[in-house]
Amino acid sequence: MKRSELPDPFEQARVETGFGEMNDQNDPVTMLLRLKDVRKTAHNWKTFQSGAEPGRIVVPSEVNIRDTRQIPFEVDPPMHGEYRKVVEPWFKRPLEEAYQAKLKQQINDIVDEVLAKDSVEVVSDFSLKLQSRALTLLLNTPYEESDVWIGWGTHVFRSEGVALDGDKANILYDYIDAEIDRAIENPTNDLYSVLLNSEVNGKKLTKEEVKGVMILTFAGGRDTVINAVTNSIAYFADHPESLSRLQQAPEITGKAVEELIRYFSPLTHMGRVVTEDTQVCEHAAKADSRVSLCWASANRDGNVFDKPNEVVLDRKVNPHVAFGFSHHNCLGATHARQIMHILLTTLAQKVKSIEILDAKDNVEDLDQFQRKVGFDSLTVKFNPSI
Ligand code: HEM
Ligand code: EMZ
Repeated sequence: MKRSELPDPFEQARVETGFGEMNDQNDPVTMLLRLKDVRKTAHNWKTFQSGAEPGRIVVPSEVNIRDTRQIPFEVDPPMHGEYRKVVEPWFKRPLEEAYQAKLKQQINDIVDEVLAKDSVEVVSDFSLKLQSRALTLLLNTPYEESDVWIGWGTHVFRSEGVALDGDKANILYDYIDAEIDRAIENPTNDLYSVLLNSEVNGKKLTKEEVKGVMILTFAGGRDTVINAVTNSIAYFADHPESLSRLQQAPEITGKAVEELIRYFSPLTHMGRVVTEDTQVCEHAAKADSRVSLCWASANRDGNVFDKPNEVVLDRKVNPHVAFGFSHHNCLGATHARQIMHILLTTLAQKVKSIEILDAKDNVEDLDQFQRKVGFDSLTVKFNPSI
C-alpha cells in the first residue's frame, strides 16, 4: 500500500446497515455513514441539533474542557443565520486579489525554505507553519503572532497521547481573552475588533460571543488544514506524475483541490444531539442521545462516487461533503480552498519529486472503526525542478 493512501474503514457497515456505533466518554454516538443520510440529517436541525451543551456535538466530546459556546457552530436556526450574516463577509475575504497575493508570497517562501533542506518533517516544519502564517491573513493580525500559534502544536485541545488536554485549552482561552481586551483598548482592523463592533439583532456582540467565534476559528481551522496539507505532500510523493500533470494542465487545479479534500476528508465526523425519539437507518435514536454525520464515510459512498477509493484528479461530478452540508457548511472553506489551490500551483511549478524518508500514521480510534486521517509525522526530501 502506498504511504499516502487513506483506506476506507466504513465500507462494510455503510453498505450493510448504514450506521456504526462508538462509545465516547459514556456518551455513545451512532455514526451515519451514507451520503444521503448525512445530508438529510445535517439539514434537519429541529430533530438533530447543534445548539446542545457546548462541546457535546464534538467527538470526542469537549464538555469537560470547554464552557464557551462556539459561534455559529453550536447554534441552531434561526439564531444561527443571524450570526452567520455577521461573520460571512469577513470569511469571504480570501476571494480578494490582495489577500491571495499575500498568501501566495507566504506559500512561495515556505516552499523555498523546504527545498533548501536535506530533510523536512512536514507536519511541524511545513504544514503547521503554513497554516499558522496563513491564519494571520484570515484574522488580519500581525504576521509575528503566528510564532505564538506555532508553539501550540497541531491541535489546540489535544497533545501527544492526550485526546482532551484541559491545560492546553486554557492556553488558548487565556490568549483569546487577552487579545479581546487588547482590541477593546486599541481597536484595529483585525477580526477581534470587527466582531466587537458588530451587532446581532440590534445588540453588540458580548465578549463571550466574540470568544466563541475566535475559539472556533482557531480550533476548526487547525488540524483540518494541517492534515490536508500534509496528506497532499504524501500524495505527491507517491504520485510525481500528478505534479507534472498539474504543471501542464493548471486549469484542472480547482478540481484537484476538491478531489483531494474529498479523498482526505480532514474532519472525519461531527455530532448532533437528538431532540425527540426518532429513527436513523431503521435504528432507534432516543431523545438526548448523539448521532454523528460521518463526512469521511459519505465521501466514499459507492452509490454516489465512481471509483470512490481512487484520487481522480479531474473528477467531473464531485458532490463531496468534506466541508459539511446545509447551513453549518464550513465558514473557513474559502480560506482552506485558496491555501490548497496556491499550494498545488506552487508545488507543480517548483517541485520535481518528493521522497518519503519516514512516516508515522495518525489513526483515529472510533471503536468499531480505525481511520487513518493523516500523519503524526512525515519526513521527506523535496527535490526542485530544474
Ligand atoms: C464548519 C470541515 C477549515 C472554520 C465545518 C464543517 C466541516 C468543516 C465538515 C461542518 C461542521 C458541522 O456541520 O457540524 C473543514 C475542513 C477544513 C476546514 C475539511 C480544511 C480543509 C476551516 C478553516 C476555518 C474553519 C480554515 C477557519 C479558520 C469553520 C467554522 C465552521 C466550520 C467557523 C462552522 C460554520 C457554521 O456552524 O455555520 N468545517 N473545515 N474551517 N468550519 Fe471548517
Ligand atoms: C470544533 C471543531 C469545529 C472543536 C467545524 O469543526 O473542530 C475541532 O477540531 C475542535 O476540537 O472544538 O472547533
